[in-house]
Amino acid sequence: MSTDALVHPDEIRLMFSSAMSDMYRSEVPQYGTLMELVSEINQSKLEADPELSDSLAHNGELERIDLERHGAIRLGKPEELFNMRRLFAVMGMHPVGYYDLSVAGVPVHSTAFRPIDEEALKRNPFRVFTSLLRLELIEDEDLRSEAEGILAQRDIFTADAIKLIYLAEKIGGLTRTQAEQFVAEALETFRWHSDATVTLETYQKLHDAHRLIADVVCFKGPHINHLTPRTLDIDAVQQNMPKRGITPKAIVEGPPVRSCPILLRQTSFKALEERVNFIGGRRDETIGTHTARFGEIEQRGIALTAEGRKLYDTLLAATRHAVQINAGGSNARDYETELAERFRAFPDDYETLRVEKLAFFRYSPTKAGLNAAKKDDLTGSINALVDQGYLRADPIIYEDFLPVSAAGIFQSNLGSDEQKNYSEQSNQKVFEDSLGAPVSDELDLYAGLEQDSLNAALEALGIRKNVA
Ligand code: OOG
Ligand code: NI
Repeated sequence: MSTDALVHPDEIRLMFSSAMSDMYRSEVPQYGTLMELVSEINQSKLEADPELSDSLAHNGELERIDLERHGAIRLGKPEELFNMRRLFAVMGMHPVGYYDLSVAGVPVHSTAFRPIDEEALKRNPFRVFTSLLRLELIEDEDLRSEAEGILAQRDIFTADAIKLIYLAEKIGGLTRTQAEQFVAEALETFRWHSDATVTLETYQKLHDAHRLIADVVCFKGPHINHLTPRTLDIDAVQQNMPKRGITPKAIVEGPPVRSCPILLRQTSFKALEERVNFIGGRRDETIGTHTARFGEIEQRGIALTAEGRKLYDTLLAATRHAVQINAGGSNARDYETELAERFRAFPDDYETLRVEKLAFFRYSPTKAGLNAAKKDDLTGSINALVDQGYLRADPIIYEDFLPVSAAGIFQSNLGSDEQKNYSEQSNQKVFEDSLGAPVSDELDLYAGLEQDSLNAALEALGIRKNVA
């Protein structure tokens, strides 16, 4: 077999994310409705906001908007995470970031599998928020070993998926036919199964310990629990959702509305209560329901530096401290007002964000800069070059997730009353041991993108040495 017949991992990811979207659309009809709404609103936003449209086009992001989505799964045992890493690697997705959600009462820790380099992100930024259940957080020892025993018996990957992963690792990729087969086999792992692997009684016991534990332990595999399109105007989508029969959660997670969006804003809605067949017993003892899948939308903004992130975390924590959102969400308006007030302390124009090094930018030479470089030797600081109109700076989009928001999304879909306090410490090392690899640090990745763009821009302007 010649190596030139191998399909690029980006292409396998494209095939996979589109197959996943088709599957989810048929499993969860509201997803289709949501996709339509998001696409209409993105279109009108682009028409109404030429500056945004220009910036997205300049960054090569315009084409990816309609492709863009993230999903989430929850795994039960370390070897599932290990093999999931290998499966995603075949499609160019690698673990980025460590999220400890036990601090927010959710007994999991997580990473995001996503493309890393610039070109791959442009082609299709599909990512999957992947959580691993922390069984050690189940207090009742008998229940813990029962859960372990149940999970020990399942195998979430098809035999052919595993074979193709080995093949891809050995040869360095897959041919088109193999890639098509791989996508079909991989999809099986993410499919919803209405047959549980346990009795209704066991389900209820696990459910009482934590709904999430039941969701992970009682089924054949880690059903994809949501697929999230990216919108350019989350408030417009949120407002229009009820008109299409969708009821979103009370508040949008993340930063408030701003002229220069930062990080990530998200909102979700409960999608389905599904009928489940449990094992054993009489028929009336084996039929039950489970809420596993939901819908979500997100709006992405600029990636923040460590300093910007610190400011974000501080302002968010202060808001949440001042207004604890109640289960019914009846004080959502107070929360939003408080959030907006607090975030006045966060500069809301790109130039200040850049000069104060609160956010990451992608630099490129302008036409004027290139013309000037032909005539003169250009010198000066980055800021001076930007002021002269020789260098252009565009926002680098945040590609990751936010732990506080993720916990809010988990909780609202598990039932807002669920609050547990786990005293266990976060444990990135244990997570990485299960994963079989370290996770990348997202801040390093953004800093690298910024630096590379700057080096290339300065080179194009004939300035070789690194100016401050
Ligand atoms: C994952 C929730 C986190 C997000 O967008 O923050 C998430 C889950 O419920 O499994 O998807
Ligand atoms: Ni999500």
